[in-house]
Amino acid sequence: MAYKNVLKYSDVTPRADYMNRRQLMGGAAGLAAGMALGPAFGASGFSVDEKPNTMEEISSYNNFYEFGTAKGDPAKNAHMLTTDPWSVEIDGMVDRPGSYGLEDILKNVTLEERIYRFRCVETWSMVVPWVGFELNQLLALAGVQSSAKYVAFQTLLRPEEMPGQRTRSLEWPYREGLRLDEAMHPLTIMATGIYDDPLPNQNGAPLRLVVPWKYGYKSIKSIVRVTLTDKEPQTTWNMLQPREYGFYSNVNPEVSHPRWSQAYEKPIGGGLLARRKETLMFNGYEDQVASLYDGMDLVANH
Ligand SMILES: Nc1nc2c(c(=O)[nH]1)N[C@H]1C(S)=C(S)[C@@H](COP(=O)(O)O)O[C@H]1N2
Ligand SMILES: [Mo]
Repeated sequence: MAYKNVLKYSDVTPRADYMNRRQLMGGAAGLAAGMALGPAFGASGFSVDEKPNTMEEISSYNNFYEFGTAKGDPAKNAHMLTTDPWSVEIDGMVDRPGSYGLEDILKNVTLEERIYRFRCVETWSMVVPWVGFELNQLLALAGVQSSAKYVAFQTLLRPEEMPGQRTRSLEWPYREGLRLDEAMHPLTIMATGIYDDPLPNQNGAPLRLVVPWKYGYKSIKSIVRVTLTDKEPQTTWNMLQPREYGFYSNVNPEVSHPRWSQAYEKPIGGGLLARRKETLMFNGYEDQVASLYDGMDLVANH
């Protein structure tokens, strides 16, 4: 698979352009007004102008309970996972249901780099330079029917290769879901790589969802099934503890987790610079996604 020839954020954004933007966003006026500064976006409007974490950081501090519950377990155990061949079953309310081979999918979508902020519900955060394609492209291949309102996702169930699935830490297979308009949003991607490499197994190889304005657990890994449905799908963390993990799970500094505040986050890596910082509404993607939730009570629908 070609990862090296992907169009990069830095190729499409004239440097002067994003430097100016950065200066505007970080300027003294904003600071004096005491406003929480949003991130600066590049010309594409998708990638943030922030320094990504290193591959070492991104691939060694993980949540992937199929390989254990400690942050270092996925990096230690995920080499056991066979990711080739790989196919995704697309079913439910689609015109062309069936098993879609990953190689075929990749011939029919456009891979691009997306540098996204990533915020886990546990309060740590990273910036990840994903390579992937918009989920709406995959859905177009299958042909979404007008009755569909939600998209449900499932991770591979293969306890022989996923030691965590031989325990009851979660209900398997891992499940997630999005409302159809969230799934169709151009920020919502299926990632297949990070930097110039295919996804490390511990990050959800060979294909994982990334929804940057929602808490990290919505970004389900190693996906084998995508189902279009008219009912809100069951999701793993919501099934475990609905009071703590809602279906929407939009990043929101004003809605505390029952056991901790979500007002601040701790960037991973960066040594002394990695001090606590304010968490932004919709993880900094408010301008792009707030309209999806017009009129919705964000506390009741957390
Ligand atoms: N299948 C599966 N997907 C998953 C998880 C998991 O345990 N299993 N953990 C989630 C959580 S809680 C987070 S924060 C992110 C972590 O992604 P990363 O390890 O690539 O940073 O993956 C999400 N996707
Ligand atoms: Mo998470």
